[in-house]
Amino acid sequence: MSPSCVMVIPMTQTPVTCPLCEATCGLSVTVTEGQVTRVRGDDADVFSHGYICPKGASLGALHHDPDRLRAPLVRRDGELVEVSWDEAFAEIERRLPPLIAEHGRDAVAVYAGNPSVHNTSTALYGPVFYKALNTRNFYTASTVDQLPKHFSAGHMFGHALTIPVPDLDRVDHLLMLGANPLVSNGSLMTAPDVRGRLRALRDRGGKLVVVDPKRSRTAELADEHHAIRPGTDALLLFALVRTLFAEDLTDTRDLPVNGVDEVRALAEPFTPEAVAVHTGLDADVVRTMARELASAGRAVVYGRIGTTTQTFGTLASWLIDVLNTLTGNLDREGGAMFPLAAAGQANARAAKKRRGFQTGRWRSRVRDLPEVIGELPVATLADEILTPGDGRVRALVTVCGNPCLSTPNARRLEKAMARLDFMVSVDVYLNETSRHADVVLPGPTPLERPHYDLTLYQLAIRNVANWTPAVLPTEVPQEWETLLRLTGIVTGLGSDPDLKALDDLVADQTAERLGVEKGDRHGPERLIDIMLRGGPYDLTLADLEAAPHGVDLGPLEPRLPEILTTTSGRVELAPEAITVDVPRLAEVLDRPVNGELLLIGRRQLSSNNSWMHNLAPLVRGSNRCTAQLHPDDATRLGLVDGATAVVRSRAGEIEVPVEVTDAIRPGVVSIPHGWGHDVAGARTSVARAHAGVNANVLADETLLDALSGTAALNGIPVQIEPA
Ligand SMILES: Nc1nc2c(c(=O)[nH]1)N[C@H]1C(S)=C(S)[C@@H](COP(=O)(O)OP(=O)(O)OC[C@H]3O[C@@H](n4cnc5c(=O)[nH]c(N)nc54)[C@H](O)[C@@H]3O)O[C@H]1N2
Ligand SMILES: Nc1nc2c(c(=O)[nH]1)N[C@H]1C(S)=C(S)[C@@H](COP(=O)(O)OP(=O)(O)OC[C@H]3O[C@@H](n4cnc5c(=O)[nH]c(N)nc54)[C@H](O)[C@@H]3O)O[C@H]1N2
Ligand code: SF4
Ligand SMILES: [Mo]
Repeated sequence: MSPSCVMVIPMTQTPVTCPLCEATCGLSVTVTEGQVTRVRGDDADVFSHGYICPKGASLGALHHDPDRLRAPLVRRDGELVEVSWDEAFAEIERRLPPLIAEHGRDAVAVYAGNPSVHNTSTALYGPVFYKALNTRNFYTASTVDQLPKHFSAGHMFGHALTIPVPDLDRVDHLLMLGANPLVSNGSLMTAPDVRGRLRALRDRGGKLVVVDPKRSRTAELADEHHAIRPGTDALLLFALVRTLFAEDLTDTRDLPVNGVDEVRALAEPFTPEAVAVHTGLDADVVRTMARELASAGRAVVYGRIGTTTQTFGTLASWLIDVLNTLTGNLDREGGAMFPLAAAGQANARAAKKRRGFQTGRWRSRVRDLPEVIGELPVATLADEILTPGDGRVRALVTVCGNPCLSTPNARRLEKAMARLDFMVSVDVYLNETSRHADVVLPGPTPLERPHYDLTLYQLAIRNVANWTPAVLPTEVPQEWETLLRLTGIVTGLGSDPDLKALDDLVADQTAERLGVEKGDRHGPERLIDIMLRGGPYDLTLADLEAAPHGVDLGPLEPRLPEILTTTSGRVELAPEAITVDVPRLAEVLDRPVNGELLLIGRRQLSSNNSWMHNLAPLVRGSNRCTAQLHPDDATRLGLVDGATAVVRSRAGEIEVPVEVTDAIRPGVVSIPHGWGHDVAGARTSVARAHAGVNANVLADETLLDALSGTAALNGIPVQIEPA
């Protein structure tokens, strides 16, 4: 080898926490001369031990995506054109405050999407802006997602984020409903490498039972799969509860619990026989399921999106924790446990005030739907824009959200968008939603910003903490600065406020609340440092900086009764706010089961809701937008694999290719959401070439979980015929 051939290429390898989904995997990012040349799992990560999925591996592709926005856009003569940051904020300053002055603050709606939770800047400074804006028209992706769980946890345990998670590494019997963590990588259960952890469960002699209308990848790995009829989980769960009582199998240990007798009485009508025709599961199956749950020792019932986004989402979410409590598995090793995160944990300290949990403190103007944790159901956002009268929504700010693809009756929302007087999107792409905006403000990519997972460590199956510095320099301002400038605009400080002063104010408030010094960093770094120092482990940001692969704070530990903030200080097993909905469920028992087809959703491994389809590595192969149908249904309807079908619901109709598979239950059709990229005015060339169709054209904005207002995205009646 001739020495003259040796060149020193500047190369760095940085451990980062992937912020794309809930699993918080540690990745190792290689940067060579400013280019991301490799992303792989970080073997040294204390939590994920080298696990990675295709999305994490595409962080480099996201960073280098030429379509990604790198400058703000403002609409001039109908066209969105690139402008300077000052011009973009000046345009907002010119239009938003006068609109508020004339029509009031409620005339401005906010929609905060899923990535706003996965982004430390927007998670910390979004709320600063929302609070300053002070509108009742606050919407998030939670009302197409997990809000029923906040509702049930809030009323049972006192706080919306006092949510128990499966103690996955120690459980011996896991009953899983409406979740497919082998594809989704887990949700309301932060656990990198769920597949490995479920295999370990089976290796230690444990059992996995999956309840899902589809034989999902997770169901394939399970010991048992029960193909339930969509939307009937609450019936099944009640039948399990009733069986526990009937066979004297309950044992609440020494847990402080109110309401056991009420639950027993409420469960009475839901015999395994009475629910069987509705759920499609034999009474014997249900009895065995209950017995195994009770006798397993360390067992957990866990439910996710299939159980929350349905018309009985809150009842199902509640009954899951009722079962965990009645079997004695709440708050015990190997059961359903409460995490204790190092920073930001809502219930970190023993409860001093027991205020209880309130919902419905205000209601939506048009459909009279209740507020839950400060937000209104996004299923009614279009009503609020389209219905004339005092308080009509005239302006919209979206932050990391794509409601035109992700929320029900998408066509109607599209129409509503066109009726807005003004719209701002804080978004990294010009896509199906942001194309309606008058101003688009992009943010940095995950590799250009520091990260600490404030929300998801509160739901982790092990207590861990991991800080990620920015790997690459950014061409755009950090989003916390953008959000503080928006805050300036709506508080009368103007579009170019003293950011340092505003940031100091935020830090002062946080430090005071936690009783620590505010320190001398700035932005999210300082807030995280404050929260760590004021948190339960007495860590500092410097400690985490010195541990780039994360800090393991150990397995979950029992936390009851200290963290209960119900007014009684006990677990409320039968809160009235929830049990009022039981009669509606009982009515289902008297209804005949007709043969209508029911639509459900599905997630895809290489997909992330609506927004990662512009990355070539993620739109290859099996990642297709199809309507999956059982062979019997296909034959009956005259449809063959690959044929195009028309699918209709009350809300709308789409044409979609059919995929015939016996993995799906007869009578059920599954279409993934997040597709439908062939729209005018978007700047997503790869996604356009793999457009798919928008499943939420079919989702019916009138089908809601009655208690929480969460959209029923599963169990939607549809008709299908050949196109
Ligand atoms: N039919 C059906 N519909 C569903 C679901 C379903 O199962 N079935 N699931 C629902 C669920 S669980 C969810 S969470 C919602 C998701 O709904 P949304 O949150 O509305 O949609 P996303 O697809 O996550 O879109 C995120 C947006 O944020 C932008 N973005 C991504 N990263 C960043 C960033 O760092 N900064 C900024 N400023 N913008 C960013 C993207 O470009 C995109 O526009 O969809 C829901 N919709
Ligand atoms: N790869 C990938 N990962 C993701 C996402 C993604 O888009 N792609 N999205 C992320 C987000 S925002 C979330 S909220 C999580 C969600 O995480 P999960 O809830 O695990 O998501 P899904 O894979 O949609 O699994 C839902 C399962 O419920 C089943 N189901 C549908 N209806 C019913 C029903 O009525 N009853 C029962 N018992 N089951 C039903 C479906 O067939 C499906 O298998 O995933 C996150 N992770
Ligand atoms: S599983 Fe989630 S956190 Fe892990 S690499 Fe994939 S997207 Fe990132
Ligand atoms: Mo979600």
